[in-house]
Amino acid sequence: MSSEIALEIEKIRAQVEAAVAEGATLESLNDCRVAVFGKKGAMTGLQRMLGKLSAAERPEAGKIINAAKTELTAKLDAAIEKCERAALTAAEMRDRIDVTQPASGRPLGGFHPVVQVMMDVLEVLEGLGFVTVQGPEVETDFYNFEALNIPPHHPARDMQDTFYFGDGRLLRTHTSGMQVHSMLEMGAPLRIACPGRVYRRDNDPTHSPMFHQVEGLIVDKDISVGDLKGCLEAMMEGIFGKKLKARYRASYFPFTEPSLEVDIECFKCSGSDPHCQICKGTGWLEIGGMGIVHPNVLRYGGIDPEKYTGFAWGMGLDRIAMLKYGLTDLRALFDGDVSYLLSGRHE
Ligand code: 2NM
Repeated sequence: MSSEIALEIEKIRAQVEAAVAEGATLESLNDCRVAVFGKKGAMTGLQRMLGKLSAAERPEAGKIINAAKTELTAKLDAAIEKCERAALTAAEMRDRIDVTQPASGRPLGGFHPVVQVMMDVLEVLEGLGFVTVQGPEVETDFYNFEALNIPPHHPARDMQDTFYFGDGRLLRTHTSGMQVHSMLEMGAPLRIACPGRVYRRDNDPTHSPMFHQVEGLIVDKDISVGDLKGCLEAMMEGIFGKKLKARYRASYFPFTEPSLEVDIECFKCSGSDPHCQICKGTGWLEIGGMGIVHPNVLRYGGIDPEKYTGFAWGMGLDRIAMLKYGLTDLRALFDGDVSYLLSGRHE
């Protein structure tokens, strides 16, 4: 009987040794544990056989079985532990963080080109004592046209050019209405900057129905065209980061008399490159208009034109932003494609 037991133990030992050999997996080791020590396992079967032995045989057989059980359990447990440790190390290797590696960083954002130019202009103007004021984009005919001396049949009033709501309200076509509000509210002397969105019925590759302006107004005594030129040239230096020559051409606006249009020297080539992409070889960039405020406009603003003089200017920010950042598609300014909007910053 004991030789039968010894034979059976040898079989079990061979089974366990095969299971713990090279290439064992946690799964195969567990299968072996069940096959040997489980309820229906081989070793469990041997222990059950003990009961059928005679009282004389039992102690010796029990010893042998227990010794084998202890030995083989230890072998299997060691193999399982080794396997578990290896699995853990693999997971640790995969998830480890090397704190000595440089950080990958985040992509940098930036202000919208138009907002950047607007901030550049306002920073200069605020330094010169201008107060920034903002007002409604939905205006009345009075503030947008009538108080600005724009006659009833002026083309700007045409349905073709202005968005009307049909109830006397409209989308402002310039921020000048805000200057009339300010004159009425604050009186003279006055020094204000009016940035904001304006709307015109234009939609083609070089015109967007919504665009941005900064207009400025000084109302004071003893001021001259020289003051206005000084402001304008300082704004250009603020935007382009260097002093640029300006030239002034006689023009016409209903709300100023006399009126001037302003060009600045091309910031890219200063007129030296006949093929310049920015100025198209002219050497000059049109940037806005200005003039002495028409006495009628001051009167609408509640200011006595016999006592005070007004100077005002207006400029579009969108085209200036495109020139500055080398952008070529005006309508793409408002499509929200960040890589396009910031493309000019990395040249
Ligand atoms: C321009 C050109 C010239 C202007 C005039 C006024 C106001 F309200 F004071 F009369 N605001 N803006 C003005 C003058 C705007 O834009 C090309």
